[in-house]
Amino acid sequence: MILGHRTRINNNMPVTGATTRATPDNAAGLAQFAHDVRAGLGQPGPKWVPCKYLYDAVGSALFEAITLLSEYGLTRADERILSRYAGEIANAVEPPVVVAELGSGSAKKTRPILEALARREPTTYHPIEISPTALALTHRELGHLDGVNVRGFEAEYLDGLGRAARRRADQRLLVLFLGSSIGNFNRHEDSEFLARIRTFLRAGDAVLLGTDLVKPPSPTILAYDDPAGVTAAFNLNLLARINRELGANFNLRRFAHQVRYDEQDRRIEMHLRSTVEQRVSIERAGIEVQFRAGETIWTESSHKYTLEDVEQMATATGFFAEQRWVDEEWPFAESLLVAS
Ligand code: AVJ
Repeated sequence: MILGHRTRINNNMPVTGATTRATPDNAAGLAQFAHDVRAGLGQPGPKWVPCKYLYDAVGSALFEAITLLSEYGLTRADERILSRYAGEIANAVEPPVVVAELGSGSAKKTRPILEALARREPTTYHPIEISPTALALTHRELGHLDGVNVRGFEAEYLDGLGRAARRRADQRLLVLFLGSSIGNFNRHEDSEFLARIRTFLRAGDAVLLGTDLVKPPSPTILAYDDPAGVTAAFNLNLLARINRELGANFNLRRFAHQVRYDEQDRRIEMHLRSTVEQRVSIERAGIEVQFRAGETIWTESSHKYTLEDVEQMATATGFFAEQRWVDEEWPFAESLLVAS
């Protein structure tokens, strides 16, 4: 892979808080989408699109399907830890607690934590989602739990967290960042993001951080290249979304899902590979894009962690790694980082 690629890539939520929503159901969101697509596809050099655009209504539904695949062991590992240790996790944060979840999705795995907290006392829960579809799923799943007051924000991570952080002086904030979503950030940007989270917290507040751990290449790759092709559909839907929302003419049959594992950087990369030489026009981005046969669009990175990585990242950003739980079946860790 090309070295220069790494510095250009930034396929994650903006760390420098843009306030526009990413969901182009408004004019500002659509303009931002067009801008980002132009920046990633309309210039010389490696092509890429920020991974947050994978999650429109179709993409969110396909991601939900991915979480059910046996090859995608992350979700089960995450769920096992959260259901087994919900009590311990809840007890590690002093009441009263306000919970904010970054990228709640269907929020199925969050339920045991909220139930454990609500057994102690009424708890406010702020799911933060850029996808209105996913946010609706969260409300459906958790909107009727006894003792849990759900107030979601359709927002980018840090904008939503800023709103959730406006709580009473006596309330502790517990930030849930589950499912190894932090792995979408590039190395260093993950710690920068944690440091940004820390600016919203007071000592004693906490982050519960899910990280997929380094494991052998074959299960790692299979998790992103399932034989049924669900992940391929999830990836290709990005082009369908560009067609729908930006008036492009991508022929999805001329692109293929490609997964690479960079063992040195412990990173899965998802690409869309142009199987032929072709030209595509993206009307509302005002560009024509030329593809060589075999050229790819980099659509997502998923970094894998060691326990040392997590610990270092935590201490470097103003946290104390107080407790952690590791799944036995699928190497995955849930770490409780307490703001020091
Ligand atoms: C939601 C970012 C954690 O990287 O594993 C799953 C997204 N992409 N299959 C991941 C994803 C392809 C997922 N995260």
